Amino acid sequence: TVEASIPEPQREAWTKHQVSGFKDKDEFESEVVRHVETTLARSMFNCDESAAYSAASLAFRDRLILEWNRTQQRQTFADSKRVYYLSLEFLMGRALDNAMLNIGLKDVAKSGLSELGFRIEDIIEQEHDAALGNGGLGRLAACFLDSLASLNYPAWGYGLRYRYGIFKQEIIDGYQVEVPDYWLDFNPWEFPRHDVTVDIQFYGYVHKVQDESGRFVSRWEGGETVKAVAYDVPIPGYDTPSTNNLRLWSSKAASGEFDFQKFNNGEYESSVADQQRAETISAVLYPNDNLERGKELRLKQQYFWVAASLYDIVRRFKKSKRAWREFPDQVAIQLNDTHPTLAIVELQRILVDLEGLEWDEAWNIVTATFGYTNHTVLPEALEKWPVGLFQHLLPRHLQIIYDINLFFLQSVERKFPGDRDLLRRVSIIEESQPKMVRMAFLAIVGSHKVNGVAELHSDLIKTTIFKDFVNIFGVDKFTNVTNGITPRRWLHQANPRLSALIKSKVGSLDFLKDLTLLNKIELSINDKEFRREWADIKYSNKVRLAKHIKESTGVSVDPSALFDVQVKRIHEYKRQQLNIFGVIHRYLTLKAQSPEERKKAQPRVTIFGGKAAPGYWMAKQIIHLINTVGNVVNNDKDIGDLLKVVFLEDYNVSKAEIITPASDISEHISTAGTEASGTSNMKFVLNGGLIIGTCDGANIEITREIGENNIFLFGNLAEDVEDLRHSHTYGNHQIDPDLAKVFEEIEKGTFGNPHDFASLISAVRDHGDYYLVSDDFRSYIETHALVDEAYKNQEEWITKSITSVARMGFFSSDRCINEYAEGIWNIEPLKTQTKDGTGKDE
Ligand code: T68
Repeated sequence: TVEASIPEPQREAWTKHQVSGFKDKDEFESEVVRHVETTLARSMFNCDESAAYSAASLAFRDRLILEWNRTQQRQTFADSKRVYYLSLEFLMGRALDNAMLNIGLKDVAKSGLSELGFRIEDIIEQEHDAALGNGGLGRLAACFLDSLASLNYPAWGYGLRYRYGIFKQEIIDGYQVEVPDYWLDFNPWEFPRHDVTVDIQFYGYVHKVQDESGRFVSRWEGGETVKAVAYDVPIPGYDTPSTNNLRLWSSKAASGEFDFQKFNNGEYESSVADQQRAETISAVLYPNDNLERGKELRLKQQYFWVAASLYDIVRRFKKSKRAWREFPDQVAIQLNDTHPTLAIVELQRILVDLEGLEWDEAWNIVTATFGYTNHTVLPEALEKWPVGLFQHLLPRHLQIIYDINLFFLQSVERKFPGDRDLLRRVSIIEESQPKMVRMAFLAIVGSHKVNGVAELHSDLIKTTIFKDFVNIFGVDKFTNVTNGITPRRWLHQANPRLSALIKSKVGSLDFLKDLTLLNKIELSINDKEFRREWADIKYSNKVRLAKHIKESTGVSVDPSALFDVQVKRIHEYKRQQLNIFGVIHRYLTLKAQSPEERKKAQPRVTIFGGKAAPGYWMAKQIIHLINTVGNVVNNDKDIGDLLKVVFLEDYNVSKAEIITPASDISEHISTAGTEASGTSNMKFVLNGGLIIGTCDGANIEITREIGENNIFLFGNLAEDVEDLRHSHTYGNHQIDPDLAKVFEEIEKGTFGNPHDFASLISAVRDHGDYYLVSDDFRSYIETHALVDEAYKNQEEWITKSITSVARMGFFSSDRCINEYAEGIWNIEPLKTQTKDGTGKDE
């Protein structure tokens, strides 16, 4: 046991004073009061909701850290293989509610807080979202952490501790305004580890020296050094003691507060400036999704984080005193997109330059260690860095990249002699002006597995952007792991009543650990009481959202109308413009009808939410158009409750927890072949909402699981996109006549100054309609008419809703993580210690 490792003379004292977390309401209350009065230095007389939130969180944090400690001890003892998930983004959302539910003490906390005079809902609301991500990629990383802990895998996440997460979005006069998200004022969920630091080097020069054995080795010297400080965030698993670690790095000046020598020389300002420059590295999350802009600071962030993480991983491995060749038996590293690709180069540098391994031996270790996940085929999102920038910032790494490329191209030449064009196409260095390092190619060459995130996407990368690499490495290196979501947050936490209803039919909450058990509810599909309760839950979730809409936008909406939701980052490929053009078409249709005809129309509330990257002009125009259309439609007396259009400001994880359970239909309408997977599609269906979508990303697999009668698919297929684009450019491009009318109305000034929207229209009409808005418009409108019809038959609708939820088991991130563990990482869950000392798999 772990205790046996404590030296005999101290064992008694340590075991006698072992701390344990609160177990019941009484102990919880006493912990809360203790934290209010000591940690926060307040009293019952000035304990407001914010202080109560802090104290309750600290009480839970204390419990978590005890389990965290034990989990780490178990993992060290077991000495089994660990996985490290490297992601520049972790979009965690709120922690308190999640911790209470995963530990299973929410009821205890609820009654404890109530006795202290607080409503648990108000306390949960106090928490600022941890918003260290842009969208799907960052939220996927957060779901993965939840699954890794819940399934007892020995796993760590590594990321950056941004001082500013994704900006807060305000809507002022219909325009997006960005406000900094300073979230670290008081964060009870992190543990600063001021003793865990790593010095990170930048710039400088490389020279060759001979070591004792006469071998020439490269030395990277000079330049500047920045300190990485670790902050640990405990990640509780659901219904298991396993508590994993998310380690986030923060940057600090290497010389401490400021450079004393400079200070003493009277250069006070410049010594402070150095300190600020160092702290800039982890200051802010880049707010672009699916776009890479090639900024030096971004590359600095990447190297800073990757180098600190690898140092930490290698340090842990070296403690085990194993031979280097065993490294891949102990360590798996997953690259969440190409952002951490420098880890491949850094590990090769550590092994060759610092540990003295031969190149080939080191390279075999490196490639056996890494796996790479691709999240996009969009060309503007594929990372490339100018060679010159690398030379300046990371001179030794550039040399290693050139060597990796040389050996790789030599192997290609051996396999396909004389194919000069192939060498040019697959070279890690793009021979452009300026020359560029292609990070995705480096990630492929340096990993043993490459995966896409949904079946269509994984097929597309094999036949388009990575086709040559399939020929070179063989098809087995490329695989699919369809994304998933954690049912703990996205069902149990976001929709407690639905979770409870499902529990009553499944017999227990076991479906939260094995989501395929949801299929049991299909047996109750004809149970009247169950169906009534199902519909009632949806309605009350809509009432809650209606209240939120009223408070945040001032618009009153009728909860019995059909709620149609599109919430995600604003992007032309996600086609919010198609949606708003469709809304205008609906408005024009209603306006043209007689009052008698209008009575037959299905009332609708169209709800938008999502942030535009601050520099993405088209996306900002789309937000503006949505708001001006809302202004006109919502105030039109002819229309009344038949149509409302709202834009919800500052969409984030905690708002998603309110919005997702309240949708009747949600929109996943990207141009076919552009959305790698999508994960909100899964969240909406899991909450009993139906979806309208294109044959893209995970929509296809959702259809396969739930049946095509339960989803509204429309639009052109991925295989036809290229030909259509070609015909726009070289044929005569006819705009759909109904869409043309929508454009006319915008140009008449019905929705404000038409000049503001000219570029949105001309992208479709004059500039090739790259995203096929016009091509898909007809089928989009017709499919929405089918949605209206279907919604009128409420009984049928409820049947579709229940059936869909019952068949969503596949989309748990637990399934997804098990696939990574088996197919890519080769790791096993760790047995958790039970009270009687026997291990058991949970
Ligand atoms: C998303 N990607 C995909 N990227 O768009 C989505 N990009 O289809 C998929 O479901 C999800 O990843 C998970 O696999 C992103 O969210 C980014 O946010 C991003 C951030 C920085 C740079 C590039």
